[in-house]
Amino acid sequence: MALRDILIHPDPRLKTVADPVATIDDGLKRLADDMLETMYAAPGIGLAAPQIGVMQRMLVMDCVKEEGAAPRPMVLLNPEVTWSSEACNVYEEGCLSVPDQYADVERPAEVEVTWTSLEGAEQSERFDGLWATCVQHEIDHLNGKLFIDYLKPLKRQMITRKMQKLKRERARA
Ligand code: K1U
Ligand code: ZN
Repeated sequence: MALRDILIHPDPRLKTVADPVATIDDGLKRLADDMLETMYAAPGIGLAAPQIGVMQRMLVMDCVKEEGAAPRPMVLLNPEVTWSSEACNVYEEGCLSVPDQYADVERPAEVEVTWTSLEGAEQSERFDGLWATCVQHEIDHLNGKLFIDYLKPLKRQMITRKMQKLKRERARA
């Protein structure tokens, strides 16, 4: 297993629609392991393949928060939202590609998602709470969308400028 570098906004790969996963092989299983290790190390509750520069429709997440509870690492290939609730939730979101920036985002409170597992089985599950917020945030990444795209242009521009400065500083270090 290996830690992967996480891309920081702005980066054209974070604005690009990812390609469907066509083949499940050992390379893809290693990629899933690397993504989970990178997510837990960050630390984060989700990670989408484009965030590490892999333009495939694949995400990992684990939103178990309770201290001492068993982890629930999930790997979703080609996920699709098949149903969204009318009711919405507002959650203060963060993003590993937009470090240290948080903002309220409104999304459907519950979603049903279908995907293919690493074993090639078709899966479907209804998510609520933080799981629903996280899976929608990660599917947005697969479609080239960031949580800051839901914000007013001025706020988005402010965050983008901060990220450009952060990238310049990191490049110099
Ligand atoms: O996609 C990402 O960048 C990961 C992101 C997922 C996410 C967070 C909040 C709402 C929706 C989606 C993160 O994991 S940011 C880090 C974070 O939220 C967190 C880190 C440690 C403990 C608990 C949460
Ligand atoms: Zn994110």
